[in-house]
Amino acid sequence: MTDILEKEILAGIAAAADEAALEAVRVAALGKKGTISDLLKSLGAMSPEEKKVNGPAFNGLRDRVQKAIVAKKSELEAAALNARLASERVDITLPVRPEPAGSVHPVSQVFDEVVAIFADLGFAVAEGPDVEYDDYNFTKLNIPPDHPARQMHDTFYVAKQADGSQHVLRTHTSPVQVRTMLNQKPPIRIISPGRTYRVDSDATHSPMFHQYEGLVIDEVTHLGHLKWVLEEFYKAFFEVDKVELRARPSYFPFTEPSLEWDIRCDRSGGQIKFGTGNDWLEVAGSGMVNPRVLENCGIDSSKYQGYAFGGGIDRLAMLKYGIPDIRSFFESDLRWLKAYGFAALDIPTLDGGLSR
Ligand code: 2U9
Repeated sequence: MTDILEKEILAGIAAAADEAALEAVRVAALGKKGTISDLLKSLGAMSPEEKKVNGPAFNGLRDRVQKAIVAKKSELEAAALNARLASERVDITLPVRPEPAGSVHPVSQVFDEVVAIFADLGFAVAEGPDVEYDDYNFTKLNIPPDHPARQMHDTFYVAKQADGSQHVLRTHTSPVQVRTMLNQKPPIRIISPGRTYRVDSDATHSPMFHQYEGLVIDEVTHLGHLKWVLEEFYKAFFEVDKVELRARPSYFPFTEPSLEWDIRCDRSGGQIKFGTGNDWLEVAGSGMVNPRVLENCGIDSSKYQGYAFGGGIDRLAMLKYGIPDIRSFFESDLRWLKAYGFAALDIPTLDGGLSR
């Protein structure tokens, strides 16, 4: 009687196409309510003579079925592994992919170089929206409505909002620093690289351009720190061992005192060299953050002070890579991109090399 059952179960095991089907056969035979389990349970009600015959028969059946299941399981596992190995096979004899057809735009390249250098100096990168509150772009930075400095910025105004508030295309990335100060406690050490907008267009001005600005706020910060940071930045950026910076007094509503920085360079050979020569080139604006700006952004100016600086990313790209007209950056001329673009897989790092 158990012969037919055994045949049926062994046929089920042999036919199982995967581990789930095999498990179903096992449960039907050896599970709590399985056919073999039922047989084993029925031994309890049998006479000693019947048990003598059926006991070894039922136990033998169980052992043979268990063995067959274990053997089938390892067979299925091996088949599954082989199928996976076949599907994940890598043909190492294939030729390498051709070079990517595109290239990295010089502005993106310099953007990444600037971020790599300041990240190494311990600055975090902060970002914000291109369409800003008038309040964050101007008022919090000590440029109230009707302040003459508003005229310096040639702003693109956005139509007034339903609630009467005024949005602008940010004229600098400074509102990113405002947002950071409103949301974080000092110490703060950030750079904010990004797109900025001003109504202006000629060989050295584009209505959309890119800036990086830095902000450091702590209990003790001073112009000596600022000068060191700028020197380290320009040395790394222009890939020279030494630079010389010269400060000139300036005015920005958001810094007091304010300074502009020139870098020593040599323009005699038709190309600009940095660190030597008798020429000077303006590279950055800066200053100690005006205490009114700190207070406007919820920072106690009797405890904290900060320095800030800013410069143009497009301008840095023009200087470093000898590009004469800023407008060419944004014309999407493929021949220009081929000439000035960078290899797509060369990500600038300080140890791997910024630009080579
Ligand atoms: C806060 C406080 C102070 C950022 C600064 C400059 C000086 C500056 C321009 C250089 C050329 C931008 O690309 S450019 O037009 N920037 O000269 N930027 S200090 O000062 C800040 C910013 C934010 C809260």
